[in-house]
Amino acid sequence: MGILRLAHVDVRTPDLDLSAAYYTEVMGLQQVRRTEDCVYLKCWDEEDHHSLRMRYNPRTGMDSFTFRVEEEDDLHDLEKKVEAYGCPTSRVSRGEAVGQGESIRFEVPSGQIMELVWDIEKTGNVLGKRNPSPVPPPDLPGIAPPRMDHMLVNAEEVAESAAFFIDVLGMRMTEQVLDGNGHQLGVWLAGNTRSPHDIAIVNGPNGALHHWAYWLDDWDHIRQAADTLAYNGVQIDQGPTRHGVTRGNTIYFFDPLGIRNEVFTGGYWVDPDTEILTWTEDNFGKGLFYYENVVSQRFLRMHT
Ligand code: M3P
Ligand code: FE
Repeated sequence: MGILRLAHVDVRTPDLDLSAAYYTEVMGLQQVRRTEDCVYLKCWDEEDHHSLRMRYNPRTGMDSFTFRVEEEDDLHDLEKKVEAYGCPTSRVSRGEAVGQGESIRFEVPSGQIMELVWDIEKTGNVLGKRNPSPVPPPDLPGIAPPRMDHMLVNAEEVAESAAFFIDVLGMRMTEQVLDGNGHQLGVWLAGNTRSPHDIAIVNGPNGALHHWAYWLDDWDHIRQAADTLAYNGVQIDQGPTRHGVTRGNTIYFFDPLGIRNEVFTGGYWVDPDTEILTWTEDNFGKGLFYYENVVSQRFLRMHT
């Protein structure tokens, strides 16, 4: 009970047409709705209305990120807990947002706007529910990930922010990076048992978005994604490579407006009794990129 999964990320773009073209043709998402100033997109295996909203605005950035809770009651339980912690919450009522009912909004300790929602419009994946094909149509353009996987936000005080996600929202820490004084430089948090992270928090400026990531089913798809990105002239940031933290295979790249994207696979199963893995700062290079073993300054310092 509690946090179920990352539901959607809402971002701003100064060029809605260019962003929409990239996320449909290169990333290979489905455009589910277009209004005058917004584009709603989802992956082919996602059941919810959308997982990405892009809104026209002269300044690129993240408006908010939304997690779905498991039960309707969780919404109001968590609303009370967030209020009790000292974060004012507001309710976004049904009809105010596309594709979902009532939600709760608040600012997390590191300054990003977070939303919790239970009531989400289920529009179904591309396969349907009667005699579904096990695979998507072979002619989907671009990388075409089946679903969104996780996101990473920055925080000046990682420990404070992590405590909020763990003690207030009930997420579980799976991995952490500690500096020489034992202070957290990064934490990886899971709301479920499927994977080592739904969100990670790494030291950096408050309010910043580092990236969000899409799931791919295997390592060979990461290689194919690299080919697709290079073919389309997309700027690759890191990889293809493997994370030490999470064990995931990965490639990072930038969308046309400079927002970092990742495609990710691997990781491991997390049970409630799985012990926390700890990385020390002197091994952070391997934790980040296991093969390269370098702490890339562009990777750590560039964010949206
Ligand atoms: C991931 C991941 C940083 C670490 C990033 C790690 C920014 O993106 O999926 O595990 O330090
Ligand atoms: Fe990631």
